[in-house]
Amino acid sequence: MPDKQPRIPGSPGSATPPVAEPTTPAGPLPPSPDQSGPATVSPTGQETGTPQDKMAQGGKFLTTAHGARLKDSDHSLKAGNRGPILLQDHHFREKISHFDHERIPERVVHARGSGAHGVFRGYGTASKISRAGVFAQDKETEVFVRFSTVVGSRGSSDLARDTRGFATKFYTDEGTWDLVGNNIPVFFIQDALKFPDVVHAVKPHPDREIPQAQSAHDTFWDFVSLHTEAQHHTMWNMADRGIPRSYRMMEGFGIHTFRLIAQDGSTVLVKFHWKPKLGVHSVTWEEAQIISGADPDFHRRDLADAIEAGAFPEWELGVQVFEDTEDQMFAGIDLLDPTKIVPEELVPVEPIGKMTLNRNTTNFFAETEQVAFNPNNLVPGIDVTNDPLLQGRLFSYLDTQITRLGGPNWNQLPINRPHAAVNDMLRDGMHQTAVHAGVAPYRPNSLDGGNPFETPDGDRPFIDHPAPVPASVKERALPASFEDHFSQARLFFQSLSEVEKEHVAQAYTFELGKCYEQAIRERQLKALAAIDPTLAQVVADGLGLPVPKPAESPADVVPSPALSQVGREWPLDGRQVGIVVGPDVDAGELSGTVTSVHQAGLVPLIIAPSGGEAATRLLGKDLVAQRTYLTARSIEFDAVLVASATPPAPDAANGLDSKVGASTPDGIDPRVSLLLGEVWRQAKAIGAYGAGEDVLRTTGYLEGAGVVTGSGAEEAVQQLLNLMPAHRVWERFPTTGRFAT
Ligand code: HDE
Repeated sequence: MPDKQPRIPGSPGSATPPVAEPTTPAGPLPPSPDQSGPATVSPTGQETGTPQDKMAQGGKFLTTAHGARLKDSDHSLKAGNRGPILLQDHHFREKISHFDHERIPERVVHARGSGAHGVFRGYGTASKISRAGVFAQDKETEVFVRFSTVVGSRGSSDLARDTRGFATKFYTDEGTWDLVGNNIPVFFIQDALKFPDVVHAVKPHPDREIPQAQSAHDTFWDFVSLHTEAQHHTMWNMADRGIPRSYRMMEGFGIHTFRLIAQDGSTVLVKFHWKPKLGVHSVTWEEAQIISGADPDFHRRDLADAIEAGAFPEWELGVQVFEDTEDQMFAGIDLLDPTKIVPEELVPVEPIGKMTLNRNTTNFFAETEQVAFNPNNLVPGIDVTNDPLLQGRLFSYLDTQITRLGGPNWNQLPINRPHAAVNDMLRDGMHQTAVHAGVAPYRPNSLDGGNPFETPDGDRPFIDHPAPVPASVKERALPASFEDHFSQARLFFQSLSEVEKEHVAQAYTFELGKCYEQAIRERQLKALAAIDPTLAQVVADGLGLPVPKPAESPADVVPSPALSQVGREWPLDGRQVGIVVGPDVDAGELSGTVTSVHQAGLVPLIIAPSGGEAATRLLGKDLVAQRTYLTARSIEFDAVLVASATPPAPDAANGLDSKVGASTPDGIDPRVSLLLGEVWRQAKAIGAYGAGEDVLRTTGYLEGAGVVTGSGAEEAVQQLLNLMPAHRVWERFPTTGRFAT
């Protein structure tokens, strides 16, 4: 054996003289080019040449996990073709064992989600208030967004009445910035210590694990009625915001107040807002319930289809900017209280950049499931405040990923890898994929040339802002300014239109009607009385209970019109129009109809009596029946156009019985009647031309609000398009008159 050269310079017997502690960065150590840890690589799993990416499927033949080619993956190795499986069957054991471990724990909240890739482009307008490079003018930064529901399990319906997560990972040059927000600008609780309580309350009951993905049950209403700081958030959930039409049509909010730090060290406080280009829209409660049965993947499908069709969803990122004062208050609102908003009429949202989602995921598990957001992921120029909810989140997210993703190295998963160079001194641990070079993962060191060096001021380090800490004592308490639990719930309710208020009242009545405990209903009615006596009255009437007297009179509030979803017009990109055709349709005219809808940027979907060759005979070779009377359901259409008569199909086996029963009193196919009835109740635009007009006359909708006809297809389509930017035919919703202003 040759003598081993001691590795440590300067140690006894070493050929190398001792080294002084280096004072300037030297050499590429670590990371070296072949060190395959987190690096400047794409999170997409696309070939980049790093060893991890070579692990992606490649080559012509089926192999084992270590690359040996396989001849047969259908039969296990047995002692004779009727004998027992041999322990020796390495392929069997590898395949089954890997399968046995395919699942990871789902997220404790926000388990059901959908993700997409995109790009964020800064407008430069925030550069004077933040040194973060991501905001610089025309700077483009890759992003990954995950939308989610909160309560349900991974396989639950997209259309539960719930808050939606809106989490964005910005892969900036200066490190990854995660803006982990929701579609509702306030939260249930003011102190992170209560998060397990609110989550335990809203999750299914522990004895029977029901109900799934619902807040309409006793434990949730028990919690929010006892814990009145939750009332504001709950009001948003009961409003249409709790059942969005699409992820593309939701606002997003950072909720907490953050601190931005400018190049000169000056600071401002901000609240982040995502504003969707398509506006904020919701489904109706009836739609939500049908969707949960007919298409539980409604939001996931909508997002993926829109991106695939090139109708890329867009949001503007904006900030409300506040002076960074000592008390961190604005107009009597405590900016550290996450149950409060600052109305946009008081402080407008200033746009600072635009996000476009332009690429679907390649692999749901690798990207959407393994993505790990973390509010700790901040970049120079963006910092946190003392919001007690945010402070708690800074601990929780890092912690949860260790269980969910099986160890501390989840940042090395492709979707989580920063696009900035990483040079940390974190080592080893479960699922370590980096091959770190060097012998000195500690500081200071002289053995690895002093690497890695601390960043001097000029090289854009993250500097914790030296915010003053209030002189105080240790205590478990919140400031008095957090004590008002009702005035902003009232502000929100009073800002809604009459129809939206009716929906809120119906949602409360439904949810409380599903509670078994009378005491819980009564307690919640008391909270409603403190917020809005008329609302309390209407809900109490619906429940058949007396109205409680409010302890104090409701606060005087100035409504914020920006909180209502009604009264404005929005672009129609990617909206879906169902075109109902019958056996005598004029294929030439239909072709023109399809073209006009398409040219307006909408998706035309032909609904024919049946599919296959029958549809080709009806429509000719150039048109396709995307839906049939059997497979079409109101929920997927934003408007419906009836192009011809729709007599019942002669063949009852054609699905008639399974959907609506076979009776056809009015001579219209009952599945078409069902469709029109639902579309009518859901207040969507309806149009007709030619014999389609007779269908609307027979079904009784012709003279109704938001029903249009044209002498020909062209005119009917135009009329329909004129109605759609308002999202719904609002006057069609029935109202009690009790919320009329
Ligand atoms: Fe979360 N939250 N949260 N949350 N949250 C999680 O982290 C937590 C809160 C939000 O698509 C978990 O990775 C605490 C507010 C989103 O992967 C967990 C508190 C807001 C997502 C966690 C809150 C959010 C999560 C579960 C109270 C809006 C999904 C899995 C202090 C501003 C992210 C995970 C994704 C996920 C903890 C409150 C948004 C357990 C302790 C407020 C969008 O760590």
